[in-house]
Amino acid sequence: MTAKQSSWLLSAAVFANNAVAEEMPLNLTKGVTEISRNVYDLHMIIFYICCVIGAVVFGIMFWSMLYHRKSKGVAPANFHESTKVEILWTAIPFVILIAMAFPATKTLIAMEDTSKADLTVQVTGSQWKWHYKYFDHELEYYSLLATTKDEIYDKREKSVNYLLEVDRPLVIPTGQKVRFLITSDDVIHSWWVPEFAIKKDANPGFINEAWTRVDVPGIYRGQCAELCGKDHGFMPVVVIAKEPAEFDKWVSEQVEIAKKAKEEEQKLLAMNMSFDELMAHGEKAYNANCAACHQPNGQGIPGVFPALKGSAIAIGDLGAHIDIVVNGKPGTAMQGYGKQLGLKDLAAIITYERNAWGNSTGDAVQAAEVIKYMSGQ
Ligand code: HEC
Ligand SMILES: [Cu+2]
Repeated sequence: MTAKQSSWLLSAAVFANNAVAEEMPLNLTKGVTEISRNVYDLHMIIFYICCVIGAVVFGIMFWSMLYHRKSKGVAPANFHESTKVEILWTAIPFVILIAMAFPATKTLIAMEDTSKADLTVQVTGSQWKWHYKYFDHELEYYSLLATTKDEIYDKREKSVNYLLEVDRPLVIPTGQKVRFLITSDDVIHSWWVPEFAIKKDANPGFINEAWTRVDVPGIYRGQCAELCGKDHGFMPVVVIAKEPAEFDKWVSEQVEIAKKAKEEEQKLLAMNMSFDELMAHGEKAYNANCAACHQPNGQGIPGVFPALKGSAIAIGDLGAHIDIVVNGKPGTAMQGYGKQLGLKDLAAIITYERNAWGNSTGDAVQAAEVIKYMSGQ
């Protein structure tokens, strides 16, 4: 069987399978917002107009070919520069275009109107996660892929929301206008939630705006829609829409939790963790946050992500090591983790890097050491 034949067979099998058709409908989703329904309706209207144009044009064409063919003895008309025809084929498409541009522009303007928002959330993409910051509350956090490595590498059965689940979803209230300010820390990402009809590029150094007003409480899923590097397929978006009262309750709980965590950190500064404790915690935190690039065995990916095993920084000056982990290195994929990870995680990861894979510096790094490098945090 040739490659072409097998790809035909494959697509036939895919489309013949109803379950697949239901999971991957061919049409746009109607979504759960007024805008998404407008977009859907607009899409359908334009689609039907295209169908009618197609039917009319091909109809006339085939009818002419059939009834005016040479074998029937029809003599071709012989004319040049028919003003009548030229006016017709300019005027009709013009009218059709205006008829399509009118509803399209109306919907576009509505999509761009981010004024009078009840709530503003800044959405920042980075390789490979999203960060959400609520402007009206003391609340910001990262949202990371929650699908386990075992599922990804087929060691366990894949769950229903495979690659579409995160540890901390974005939560918004229903019935309120939520404005999103979308930007990026590194390369171009794109924040996409089909059911809100939002797909906006996240560009470093720029802020794009979008908004939504969700009618129905629920969980809505999306993905990064701009190829942004190795783990582009591993930065899903999950948004939970809650009734306003529940949302308010959720916000105050989260603010409280964040405050508690800060207090814990203050306590942590005063005490020392044991070397074994640091190594055990460090291994876990390293694998969760750093191994995507530097690899679980610390050997990195040559030419792209440096090895930490035997690296001059990881076995050399401790200050330089803490600094690059906390503050990152601008202009490279190495972002600062000071904002994203707690002091405990940072201290443990740095200890782990200095003692794993044959890096045997013997250093045990404590939270109090790490905080010295958190400038301007
Ligand atoms: C998105 C990919 C990525 C992730 C995730 C990442 N790094 Fe890096 N890291 C890099 C790159 C790229 C460099 C090289 C920067 C440069 O050009 O100097 C680097 C450099 C480093 C260095 C300096 C190594 C050397 O010898 O130059 C250390 C130490 C380091 N990273 C630690 C970490 C830690 C700890 C984490 C997790 C908390 C982490 N990295 C997560 C991409 C990444
Ligand atoms: Cu991305």
